[in-house]
Amino acid sequence: MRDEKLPRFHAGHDLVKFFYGGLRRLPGYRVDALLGWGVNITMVKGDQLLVFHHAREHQAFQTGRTRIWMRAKWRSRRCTGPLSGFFSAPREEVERSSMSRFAMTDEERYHFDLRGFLVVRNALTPDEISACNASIDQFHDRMIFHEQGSQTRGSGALSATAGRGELWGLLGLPAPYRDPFRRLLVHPVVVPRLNELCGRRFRLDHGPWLITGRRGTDGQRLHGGGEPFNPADWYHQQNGEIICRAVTVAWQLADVPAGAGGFCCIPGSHKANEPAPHGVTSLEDTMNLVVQPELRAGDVLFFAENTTHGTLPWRADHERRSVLYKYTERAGARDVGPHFTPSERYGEWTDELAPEQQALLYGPGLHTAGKPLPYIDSDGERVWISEVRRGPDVRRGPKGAAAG
Ligand SMILES: O=C(O)CCC(=O)C(=O)O
Repeated sequence: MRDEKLPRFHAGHDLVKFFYGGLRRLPGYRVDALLGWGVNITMVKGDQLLVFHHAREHQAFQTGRTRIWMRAKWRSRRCTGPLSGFFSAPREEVERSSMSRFAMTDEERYHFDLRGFLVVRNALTPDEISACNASIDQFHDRMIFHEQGSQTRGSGALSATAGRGELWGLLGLPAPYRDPFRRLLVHPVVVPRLNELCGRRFRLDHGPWLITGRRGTDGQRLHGGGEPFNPADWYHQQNGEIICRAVTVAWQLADVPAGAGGFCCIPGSHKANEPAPHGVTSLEDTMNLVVQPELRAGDVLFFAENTTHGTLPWRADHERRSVLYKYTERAGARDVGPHFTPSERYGEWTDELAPEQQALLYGPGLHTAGKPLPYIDSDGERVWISEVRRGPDVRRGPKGAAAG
């Protein structure tokens, strides 16, 4: 069977981690012996066993018919010493695996770390884009409009002739109009990236909602940045892992050509140690630092909430359509409080949601008072609950007030 036909696991998959956890416990001389023999190592599920002839030609493992590919970074960072030769992948394999749309690639991680945002192209099919747009068209009359000037905070450069439009409550629209937005909540392109950026217990903090406007719609004052520190949305790297407290995912349902306006940001400002000057946030003196990414319908934009960002006045002839989901890592707020389950927090309509959709609607906090908390995973095609964990019960006192 040709390798390309085998479904792939990404390096963060639990099975892969489990496998390497075991491999790392082997004494070096045993690993050397394995390599010296030139055997391939195969994880077997059931009784299917696929055989390759030489380990150095196949830096991959199989579970039954499932091929596990190792990312170059994962290999080089964690598999040094006796394993390093084993994982020196041919260049074309590295490039092929980094083109995956589901695992976050090394290039994407570099881009996000350096610039504070990332665009994944063509994440939506034309049918998915049409379904979202049809729902929005259906509820156009529910749109709310900001007053002209209310978001520009006195900036002439951001002012135009009308306030922007917004449509909220997308997950709770009547069926079938809500369905496309519920799918986006746990879209397979989003889940693995947020598992990396916010940590595996990421959750929806607020949204989704649509930002829209016609030519002549106001911009919004730029906000966010590394300085001053904001405990709600900081960015940090430790031991090679990104920990981004708040990530916004903005689905594009209409093209955003160069010069059209809409989302803008100052690349790299999530790590800034100086506050953004007034002239930059008002756009009155941008110092050539402000970037408006060119986007197409179907692209998805991820940005760290503490990247200085805002909105340029909309200048295109067509309507702007960007749907924003605001995610956060689990400790974005530390106290679970009385409104923990999706139905307590949002209403009984959440009972009809798929379990993986519900998984993102739990309240924040690391200490779940022993209540089960689902974790989700994705292989790029499906999203599922990979495990359910109970956080420590740190309640104190007769009323069970949360502490910690
Ligand atoms: O997409 C935009 O217009 C910017 C949205 C924004 O500023 C925000 O989400 O905080």
